[in-house]
Amino acid sequence: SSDSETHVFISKLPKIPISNHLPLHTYCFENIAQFPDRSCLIVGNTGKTYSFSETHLICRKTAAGLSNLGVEKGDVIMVLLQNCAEFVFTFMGASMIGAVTTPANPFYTTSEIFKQFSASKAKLIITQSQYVDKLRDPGQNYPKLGEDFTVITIDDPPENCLHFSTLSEANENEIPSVCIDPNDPVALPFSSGTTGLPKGVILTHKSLITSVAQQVDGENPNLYLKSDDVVLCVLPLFHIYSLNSVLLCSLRAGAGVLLMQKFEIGSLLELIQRHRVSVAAVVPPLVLALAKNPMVDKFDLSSIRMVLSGAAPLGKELEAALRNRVPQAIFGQGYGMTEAGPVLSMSPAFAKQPLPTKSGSCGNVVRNAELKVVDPESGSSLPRNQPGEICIRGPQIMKGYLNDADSTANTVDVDGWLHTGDIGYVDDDDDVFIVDRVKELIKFKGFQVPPAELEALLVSHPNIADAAVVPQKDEAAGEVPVAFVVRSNGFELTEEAVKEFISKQVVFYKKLHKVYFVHAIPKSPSGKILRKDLRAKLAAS
Ligand code: AYL
Repeated sequence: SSDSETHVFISKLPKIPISNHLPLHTYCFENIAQFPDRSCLIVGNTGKTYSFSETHLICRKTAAGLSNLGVEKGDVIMVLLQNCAEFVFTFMGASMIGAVTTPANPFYTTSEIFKQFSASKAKLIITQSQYVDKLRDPGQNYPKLGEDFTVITIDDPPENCLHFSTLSEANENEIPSVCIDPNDPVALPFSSGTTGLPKGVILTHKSLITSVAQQVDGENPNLYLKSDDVVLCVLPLFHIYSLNSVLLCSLRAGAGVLLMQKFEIGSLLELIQRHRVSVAAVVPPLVLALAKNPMVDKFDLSSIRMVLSGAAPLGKELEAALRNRVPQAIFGQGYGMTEAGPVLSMSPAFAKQPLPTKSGSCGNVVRNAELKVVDPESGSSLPRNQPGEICIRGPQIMKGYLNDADSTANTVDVDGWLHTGDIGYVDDDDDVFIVDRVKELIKFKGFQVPPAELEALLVSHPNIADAAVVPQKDEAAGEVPVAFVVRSNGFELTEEAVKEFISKQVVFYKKLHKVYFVHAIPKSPSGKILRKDLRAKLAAS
């Protein structure tokens, strides 16, 4: 279709100037002279706080420490941490020397960690001592701790590991001067995108600055964070939602970040009350916990002025249930995808000059970006109110997948449009609604479960001839992975055996919840699994 037929949606808010020529750390700390002594990081479980100037200093020390250990511009380091201040020091410190952070889930199994570690060619892992055992014996063909890579722990270092103070007590005057191009990578989160296995998503200084600016910059920020806000950081920083919309946005805006290592309802409520949390970034399962738990009534949550939900669809009923418990707060959603930098749309109700939005909507497309909706079959662009695949274009999107030109070309087309694999529409008021997903991805509590990864593990079992994994709707998790399995001829195999075979190899949220034995997996003539047919089969059963 010709360009003249393209329906492009842009923000109602005016375009803004964005300083995306800067390095990310310079941009994030650009305004701290205005609030050097304000609390920047508040560590939930210890109560320790770091002011903006202290945080900036420790980041610089960490940069020098990383450099002393031989980390150079372009090198990749892996951060395998629950939320903590050291995560922030490492990420920003790495940025300062032009290094790249690949964040990983500390609950990953050894093989999940080393797939990412090897693919990203990381040299160093920063973690907690309790996870070091997983790093000791990755198996043959994998690098060896102490010989091929260095491990640094933020607590007492086990044998052959270094303590984080090696980094954080270095001399900040020894930071090497590096020249950082806006198109240099700074973060390398992993995502399976619309199809296949997890891949490194190259996010540059320019992409992350653009995304943060689209949220918190300008005279009328779309996500208005104030320097007296305390922003809840309970969602994991190794996921781009929390890293971008909580941490980086707060640093830029001068808001304090309350770091919680893990989600536990009692301590969460207690910390919200004690630190007067004003902005809560959540995912739908957390909304469910807050909406249903009777403990909520025992705490003072009156400080919360904004609740941002993202990473998975939030049902209207669930939103309404939480609204009743925090009636003073503004509710809204953000819609993001790791590859998109990550934010595509944000509720305009969070703006400095707020605009109304509808319950169930993901807000409006962010500023300085273009969004279109295309017919998944024909590729032609669709007008308002017609659902199709959502595409996004702008300087915030990823540079590409790491060492995977084919996947990159299949996701970002020659005109620069990133195809999300999400089905949605834009209504008459510019509100974006997500209604379905055409990509393979399964989302368990907002976490990515790539079916291709589980299918590859399943067919590696000697008694399994073929397999397909699809999402099944679930009240608590949103979706759970379930498998259709074809047994090899003549072999016995129970559902329990299949479940256990997988659960030993994957992080908890990728576990199979059900196994259906079938005679064949439905496939297209080209050999692609007909996931739609399997999903329909589940819905009917
Ligand atoms: P990934 N409603 C429905 N589905 C959503 C939503 C939403 N609000 N947000 C994300 N998704 C789904 O890469 C959608 O299928 O990034 C999308 O393609 O782990 C997929 O999740 C991407 O999963 C924010 C708000 C970041 C959200 C994010 C989401 C990052 C999730 C920053 O401010």
